[in-house]
Amino acid sequence: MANLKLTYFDFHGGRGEPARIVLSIGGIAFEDDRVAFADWEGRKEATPFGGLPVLEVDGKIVSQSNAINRYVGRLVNLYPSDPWQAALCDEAMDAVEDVLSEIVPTMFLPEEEKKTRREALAAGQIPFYLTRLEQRLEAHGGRYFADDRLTVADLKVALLIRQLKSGVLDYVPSDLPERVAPKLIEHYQRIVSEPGVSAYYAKHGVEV
Ligand SMILES: N[C@@H](CCC(=O)N[C@@H](CS)C(=O)NCC(=O)O)C(=O)O
Repeated sequence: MANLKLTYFDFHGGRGEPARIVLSIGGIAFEDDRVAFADWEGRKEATPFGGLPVLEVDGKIVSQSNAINRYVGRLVNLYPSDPWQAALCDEAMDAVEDVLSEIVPTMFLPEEEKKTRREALAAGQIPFYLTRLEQRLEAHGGRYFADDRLTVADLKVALLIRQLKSGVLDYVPSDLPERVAPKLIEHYQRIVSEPGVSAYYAKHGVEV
């Protein structure tokens, strides 16, 4: 087995967390390199596109969260082998990327601008993507986003829901997912109850 090192920020969530969970579910040992925000500026330049996560495989690196998710998903059979099901899995992951690319930049805005931008997102793009994700979930049977089983897409969507409902995003109401896409809350609960996922969070002492 290759030597793996996954580098991401030191918190439970975000773009790096699905790969951590996937590797843990597959029982694949990896170096869990957690970057403190204070150390980030010194490490940014060494990443391919100036962002995390980055996965190192036997000394070679790859970035972009969904590329990493597909790679680790294939290693542990949490990514579909059927091309159509794989496309559905990608669709959900890329939709989450669309929303994250709106939300993440607000973290670095001055407070007033952050408030304005997040209130706009909470009224527009976030409910839009949540309702459309819910529709896609329903279209595929209502339990999983692809392949009628747990895939890395379910983890990526569930982690978005976890972030939104946790209330960590000031000016985005924590009950927004429940109000606009209740089936995604049920999906979230289903995914965090999966044995491998609940074991991961229990091991790290994280409440879900
Ligand atoms: N498209 C990239 C985005 C990477 C990205 O922007 N990651 C954020 C953390 S979630 C980051 O590194 N932010 C720090 C920075 O941009 O300096 C991906 O999917 O991995």
